Amino acid sequence: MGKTRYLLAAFALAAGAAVQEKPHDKDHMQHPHDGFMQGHMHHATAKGVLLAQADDGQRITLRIGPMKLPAHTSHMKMPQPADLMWKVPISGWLLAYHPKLVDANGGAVPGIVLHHVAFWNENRPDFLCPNKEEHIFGAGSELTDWAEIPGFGYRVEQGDRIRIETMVHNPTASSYDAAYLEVAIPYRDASSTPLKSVYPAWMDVTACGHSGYDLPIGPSEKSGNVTVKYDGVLLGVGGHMHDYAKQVTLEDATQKANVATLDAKTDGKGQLISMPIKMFFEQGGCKLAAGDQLKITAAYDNTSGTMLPDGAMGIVVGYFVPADDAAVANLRHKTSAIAKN
Ligand SMILES: [Cu+2]
Repeated sequence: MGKTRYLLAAFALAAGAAVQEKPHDKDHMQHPHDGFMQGHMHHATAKGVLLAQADDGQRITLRIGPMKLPAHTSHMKMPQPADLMWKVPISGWLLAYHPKLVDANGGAVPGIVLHHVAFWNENRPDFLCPNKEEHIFGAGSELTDWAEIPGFGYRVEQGDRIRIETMVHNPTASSYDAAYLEVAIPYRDASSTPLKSVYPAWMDVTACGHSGYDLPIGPSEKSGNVTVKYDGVLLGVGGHMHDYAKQVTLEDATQKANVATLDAKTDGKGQLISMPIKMFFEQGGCKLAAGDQLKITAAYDNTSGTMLPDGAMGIVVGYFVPADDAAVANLRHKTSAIAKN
């Protein structure tokens, strides 16, 4: 996919439109949905971080900021943005997600300051783990670009509530006064030629529990299983892991088939550089059958010399196309039915 074009001027037009901020539960900033982000942590809340959006008719660009990022500040010490709510302004399909970090003048800010961003659709449960909201997009410091898959999209209805969790830190020696996270989202309006719906599949070594787990010293391996309840195909998969990652694999244990082996790329110190993406859609996708047990295994080699509490995740992320779309489409509900604890 080509790199995203940005329409900074459009933000001026959008100023004041669709800007909202939802206060976060301040003294209990664990992530109650137990998802992608690290939970069970207490952070100060960063003030004045807003969500703005610009829509040029083909792509919506969300802009989250400003975020003040002093040099050498861990994510525990850094005040974190409150959850922000994006009310989807169109009915149609979201096609891709292109994240980017910039300063107030549009200059580049290194991806390393992004600890995590996660988008959750409060109007849909996850089709594999109904105890969670549908997690439609996520990225870390690698700024994973979620490319468009021609002919497919993620169906949304106008007014859908997408909760955006952002966590930042700054391990670099440079301070950033006003950093912005931009996510460009090309879309297709519901009135144009219909697309096939895809659903994000998060296949996690912790199954449907909290994604983070403690990383022991040295080599380690963790496995978990989830059951697919629908026939369908996986179009492709990527991986999400943390520093000291080696590999994450996905097997269809029922069919005794390896679906994907994703080798992490790390630097000499074990810092994660990237995870590969494997696409199957040109071969018609990787077939899964209702009832299949999927087994996920994550391998790490923690060379830091200490156990890292909540330091690991092992997730294979894919796009799933059900054989019977209605069955999965009907999981939608009007308001969030997921209990907020
Ligand atoms: Cu993670």
